[in-house]
Amino acid sequence: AFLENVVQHPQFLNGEYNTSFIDRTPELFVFPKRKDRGTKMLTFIGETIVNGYPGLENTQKPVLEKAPIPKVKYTEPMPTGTKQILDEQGPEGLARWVKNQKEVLLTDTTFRDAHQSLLATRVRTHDLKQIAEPTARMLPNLFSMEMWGGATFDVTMRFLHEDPWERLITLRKKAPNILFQMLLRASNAVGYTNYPDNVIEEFVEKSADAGIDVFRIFDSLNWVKGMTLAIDSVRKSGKIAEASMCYTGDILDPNRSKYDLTYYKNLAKELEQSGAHILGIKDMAGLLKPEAAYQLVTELKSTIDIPIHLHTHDTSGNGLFTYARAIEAGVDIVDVAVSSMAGLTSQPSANSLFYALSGSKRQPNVNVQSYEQLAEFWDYTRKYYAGFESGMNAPHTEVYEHEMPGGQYSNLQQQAKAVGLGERWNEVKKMYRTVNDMFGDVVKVTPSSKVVGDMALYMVQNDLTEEDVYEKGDKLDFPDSVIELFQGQLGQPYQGFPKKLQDIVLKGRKPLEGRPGETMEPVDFQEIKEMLFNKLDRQVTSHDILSYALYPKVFMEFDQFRQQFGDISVLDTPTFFYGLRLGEEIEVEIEQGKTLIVKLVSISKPKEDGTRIVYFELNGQSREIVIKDLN
Ligand code: 3PY
Ligand code: ZN
Repeated sequence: AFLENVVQHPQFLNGEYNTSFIDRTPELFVFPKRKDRGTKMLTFIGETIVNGYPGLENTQKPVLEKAPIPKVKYTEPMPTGTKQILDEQGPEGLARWVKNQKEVLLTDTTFRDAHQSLLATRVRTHDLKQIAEPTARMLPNLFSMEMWGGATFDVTMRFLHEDPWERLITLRKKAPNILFQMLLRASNAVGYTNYPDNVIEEFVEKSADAGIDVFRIFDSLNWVKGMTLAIDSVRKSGKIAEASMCYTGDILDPNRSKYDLTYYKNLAKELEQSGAHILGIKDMAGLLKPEAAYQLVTELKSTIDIPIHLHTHDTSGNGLFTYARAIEAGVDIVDVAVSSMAGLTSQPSANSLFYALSGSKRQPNVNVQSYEQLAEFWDYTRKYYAGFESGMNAPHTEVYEHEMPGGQYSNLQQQAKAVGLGERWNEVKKMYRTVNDMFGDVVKVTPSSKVVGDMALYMVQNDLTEEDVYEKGDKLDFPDSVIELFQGQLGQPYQGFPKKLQDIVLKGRKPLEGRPGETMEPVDFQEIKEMLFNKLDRQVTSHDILSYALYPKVFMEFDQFRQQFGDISVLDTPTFFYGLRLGEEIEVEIEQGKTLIVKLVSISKPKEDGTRIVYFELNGQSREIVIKDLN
């Protein structure tokens, strides 16, 4: 390509070249090494073999069987579902339809919250892609599939080296009949910080275009003022705004009166008035006890007219009991996961709920045999991700004490390990509750939960007690996220911040009172587009621009990774995480109808410069890849 560039240069063509040609046209001599797809992929596999995947460095590749995909008739027409109802009747029509169902409806969270909560969000598109169409065909009566948003957006780029938008578009094609649902952190979008208003508007519009139908919108402090922009944007896109209130505390506990029944009733009314098509009750930690669920849903049913959608986590083991009572009280939709991806920090099991409601007229209208077959696929698939399991293997009623969201549990645990606190995890959990109380009993859900987690890690790491913080606070460098929270960058908590701690943390800085997005400069998308075009030297899509606007560093690293290793989302999951065993051969379909056969032949000892040669066969031809051994 270099020579082509030179010989096509106008000066070269005109014969005007001498040695200064090189000096005056340096751009021709800075050229990226363009490797072919096969070499890029072998380099990635070689890296994984020699240096390991982050977090799994010292783990041998386990022998794993391929997950069985249930047999479905792909040539038959796709059964119709809720997606068609939305397309025909609009969001209000769909909400009416929901209210008219006598059976409880189900949202399946297997593709998002279940693995965010059990496997540190690591489930790859490669696996989701295989089971999306069978799911759509076997469970056409689902209300929705939650399959995007929350932590999946950044984790796909950061750790899986995949494009989240491509995931959405790919899955949408495979499941055109069921509503696709995402979790949107209101003004924090799918990030951990507030974004300017135009980023939120643009993100909602593009997500709706790419295939999202139901936006579950929440604010991490239950601050309605922080949610209205997102609600309005979703309404404008013609999709469903499921405005949600995060459940915290315990309405049954008279000593915990900050978040009582009246608080939730008022909040629900406000959200309905703000334009919600559906009210979400987002019990992100699984704190909603069965009797509380019954009282809450009963009261809300007589307070608002829109359908109610309940989300919980089964950490305590009481999830199904909570659902049973909520269903008795008339809740319209509940969130469940395929049984082999359910329970513990994930959602309650769909299969179990079906049987639990035998004999009830509200038993969900789903084919439980389909769920059993899907569970088998997930049972096998989950094993690929064993390295990311939290180690929790029984119900934890201590969640009522620490109140940590299910989606945070395994992630914070990884974070604790990363800073050397793996052994002190129990202390971190206790400190998490202490920090909650110090912060004035706050709603803990991303990103406020991350701030509580950061502070807990900080205090454990520095051996600080609550008293230490009050006494020595002026000399302490608090984590940035803590300063931002107390500055009001995530919005305002109910009943305000505890003044004393706020003063200690802010050290004279002035807190913000309004909505952070209001005062932020709008992002100039055109400028980002030009900058990316220049830096990446390729066509820039509106999705690239948004990924960059939300996560500049993560996006750039992701893109660089893609340039270096190509699209490695085509690799099977065990190979992606563990590389190959000696003599192992795999087939990789790099595009439809184009398959590479890769075999690991041998690995050399490290040379003096620390490199090893990894010998492969690629489609039967010997290939050598040099990898620096970082161990
Ligand atoms: C997220 O925001 O990712 C959550 O799952 C919160 O519960
Ligand atoms: Zn959740």
